[in-house]
Amino acid sequence: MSEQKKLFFGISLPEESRQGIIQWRADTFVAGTGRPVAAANLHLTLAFLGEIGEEKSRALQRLASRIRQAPFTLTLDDAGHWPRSGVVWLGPRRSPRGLLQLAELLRSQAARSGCHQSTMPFHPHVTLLRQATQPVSLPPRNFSWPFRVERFALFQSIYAQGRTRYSEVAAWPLSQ
Ligand code: 3AM
Repeated sequence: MSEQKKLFFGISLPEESRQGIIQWRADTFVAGTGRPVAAANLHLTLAFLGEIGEEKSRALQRLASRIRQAPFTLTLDDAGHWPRSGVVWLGPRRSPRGLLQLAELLRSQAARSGCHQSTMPFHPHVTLLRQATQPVSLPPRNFSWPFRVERFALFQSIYAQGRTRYSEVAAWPLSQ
């Protein structure tokens, strides 16, 4: 059997937005609120695939390469806390239709290939802090990071020496 890899489809954030966000996070949340996600790891998950082998990964990449969708603008202007999963997140107040379409398509292709998909509705978010299980005081919604999404990617989640990093396996442009 081929080696299994932990994979997900997602969108990475532009460097400029990442830097702005981590500075804002440091200024906004008191130390100890949770474990900050490294700047390089800030991303928006579109579809989680789990641990899968090379054959299934290639089949899903072929399907992804056939997606034809226009680029869209994503504005991160909302924040929230999910105490059960211990996640503090940033997300859009209004999700662009293109984002929902892309996630829906990737999630249904993943499900048809046997990658279990959560029955929870897709809630687009960028995880900022993990292990935040105590009540969190959320900031006023006076922030906004808009950026153009012109590509999406398949990422491998690699855990080594106590750290997780996400490495891009392949990426596709959004263009019609
Ligand atoms: O940081 P976010 O929330 O975007 O939580 C994991 C992370 O998402 C999620 O996949 C992303 C990359 O690891 N993830 C991990 N295990 C998962 C699972 N079993 C999962 N999502 C759904 N089901």
